[in-house]
Amino acid sequence: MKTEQQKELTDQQIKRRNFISFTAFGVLGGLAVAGWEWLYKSGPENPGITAGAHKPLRRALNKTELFFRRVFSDNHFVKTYPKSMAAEQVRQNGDLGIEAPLSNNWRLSVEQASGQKLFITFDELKSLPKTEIVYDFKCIEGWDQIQHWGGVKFTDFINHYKLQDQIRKQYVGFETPDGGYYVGIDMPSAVHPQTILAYEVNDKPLPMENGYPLRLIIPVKYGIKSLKRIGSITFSNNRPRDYWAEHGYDYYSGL
Ligand SMILES: Nc1nc2c(c(=O)[nH]1)N[C@H]1C(S)=C(S)[C@@H](COP(=O)(O)O)O[C@H]1N2
Ligand SMILES: [Mo]
Repeated sequence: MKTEQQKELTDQQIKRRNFISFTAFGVLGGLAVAGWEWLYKSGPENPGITAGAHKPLRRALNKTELFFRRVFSDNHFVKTYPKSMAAEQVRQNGDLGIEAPLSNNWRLSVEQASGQKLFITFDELKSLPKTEIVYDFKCIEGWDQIQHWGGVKFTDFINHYKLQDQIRKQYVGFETPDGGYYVGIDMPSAVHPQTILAYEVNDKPLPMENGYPLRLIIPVKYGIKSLKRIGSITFSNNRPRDYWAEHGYDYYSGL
């Protein structure tokens, strides 16, 4: 048992403890301020990519991104279903870039490695081999639906139009004809064997609201990346602009 006397701290001890705690407080506080300043002064990352996050924060996100990119590599296939399980009433969500009437001389604009553009007609696309997929389409807002899409596999498209040089780049950009909606896709996901340029749903041409005449169907990603009414396709080593990434969503948006 300690006596009352022993429990009491001497003036000397109190001074010493105060000194230690104030010093520790000062040092930690200083570090916190310095850390904050470093973060704050680090500047935004490249413009047009996100809603202006500070670079180090984005770096952490990019690390997780890299992790997912390694896990979900080319040989990761999204689960598919029999056609009988596909929804008859396909959901419709989001009309950015597709509100205005579609021009009646729509062409798909594709940037070649030379910088020259191809302008491809709907009939020409339909004459290429058709690929179909039935999978669970997932929207980031919390709904999903098993849907049956048909169109041209992206890699078939690349080979047909001799765009092999273009897919050595890191990203593909898709935009609506009016530029009202746009997405950027990392190349491994774009050339994934389940990625298609779709012109059919349930064996019929796409309804306007689902992206007539041509939309992206990229099953390895959330629905936000499956851009409806494609106007142009471009290739680059810098991240193409991406509508929802600019509004704070994850650029990669993989599943
Ligand atoms: N042009 C365009 N494409 C778009 C969108 C949009 O607003 N405009 N919304 C995206 C989102 S968030 C989803 S979930 C899917 C929905 O596709 P659906 O309407 O065929 O269900 O389209 C994606 N593609
Ligand atoms: Mo979505």
